[in-house]
Amino acid sequence: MISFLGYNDKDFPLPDPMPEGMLIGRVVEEHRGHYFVMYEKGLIEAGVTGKIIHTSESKEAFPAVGDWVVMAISDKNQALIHDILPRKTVLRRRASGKIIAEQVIAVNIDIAFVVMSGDENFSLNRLERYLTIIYNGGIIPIIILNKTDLFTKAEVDIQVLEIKKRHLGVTVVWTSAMTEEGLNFVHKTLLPGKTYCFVGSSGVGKSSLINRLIGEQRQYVKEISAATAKGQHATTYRELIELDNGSLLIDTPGMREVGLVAADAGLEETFADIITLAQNCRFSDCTHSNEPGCAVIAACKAGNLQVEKLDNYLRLKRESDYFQMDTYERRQKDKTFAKMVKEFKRNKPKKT
Ligand SMILES: Nc1nc2c(ncn2[C@@H]2O[C@H](COP(=O)(O)OP(=O)(O)O)[C@@H](O)[C@H]2O)c(=O)[nH]1
Ligand SMILES: [Mg+2]
Ligand SMILES: [Zn+2]
Repeated sequence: MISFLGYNDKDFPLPDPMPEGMLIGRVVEEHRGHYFVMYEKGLIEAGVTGKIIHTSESKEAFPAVGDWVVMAISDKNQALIHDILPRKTVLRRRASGKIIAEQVIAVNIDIAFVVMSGDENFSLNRLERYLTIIYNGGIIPIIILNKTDLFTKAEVDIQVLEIKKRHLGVTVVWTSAMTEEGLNFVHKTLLPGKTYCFVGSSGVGKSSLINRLIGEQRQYVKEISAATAKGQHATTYRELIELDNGSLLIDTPGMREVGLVAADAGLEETFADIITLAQNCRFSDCTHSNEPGCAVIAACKAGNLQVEKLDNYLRLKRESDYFQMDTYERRQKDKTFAKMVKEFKRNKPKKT
């Protein structure tokens, strides 16, 4: 019987038969090429078999934080991961850098808290990026507006209202890791055996909130700077943490950019209002930019849809489509764009 870190055999059935001498564990930390895995006897460092390395076509084939893995313990108190149990949910983004590839952030998450703060970090567009990758991975989002202690109640009310105006259906909680405002509500949502992750830009207070929830300073958070009341981001690794009540929390490192991979399913949920409106557009392939009979643009004009939300949807949709193109299509598109830029430059009136 396995009973740790939220394991249940309904969501994660074991291979049948279980290979001889193998054990099950959960990845709690990922480093370059090696992992830390929690299993019935505690924490162990693990590598992956050559089979995983050589037969993998993408990063998806490698273990990620939150994975349930089948492993063998070698005598040097090291483990070798042979297999990954099928994932329930996957949180992905586009890997940063020029190469078009995806990166798995964490897996087997039930609920993702998107943390945002009311200072310069406040961005509804970025929030929608996070919602898109969360929904796309089959995960339920909850929005946390943190650092309420830096604002008046009226200011916080306005920020919450702005979020709710764009996303009626999503739960919004406002918190302060300083004063513990709202922490009770977050605590109440944490159920035994369920896995929660915290995502959001670095510096918004993910690690501080997690520290408050575990009630001890497990993770290193830099002291808040008295001068600016802002402080710096300080978490250097991610971790899967078990609370006393048996719920699991995953901290993710701050992400400077959250590029989309193919994310149509996520876009359809995040922008469900736009998708519904689009069913009434005159053309089935309407791009909602300038077509006659566009129901989406009509809704904007009538004040029933924020133009900013439509703009962000179109931007994210382009990004998702771009990811899905094959290399040839992408090259053509980049060429056309380069040509456009060149022509624009040529036709630009010359300075005299
Ligand atoms: N005033 C205020 N500062 C906070 C709050 N939460 C976090 N901070 C500070 O913001 C900085 C970044 O916090 P951290 O938890 O490392 O953010 P992370 O990068 O999202 O994990 C630290 O200096 C924290 O002390 C909050 O609710 N109010
Ligand atoms: Mg952190
Ligand atoms: Zn349209």
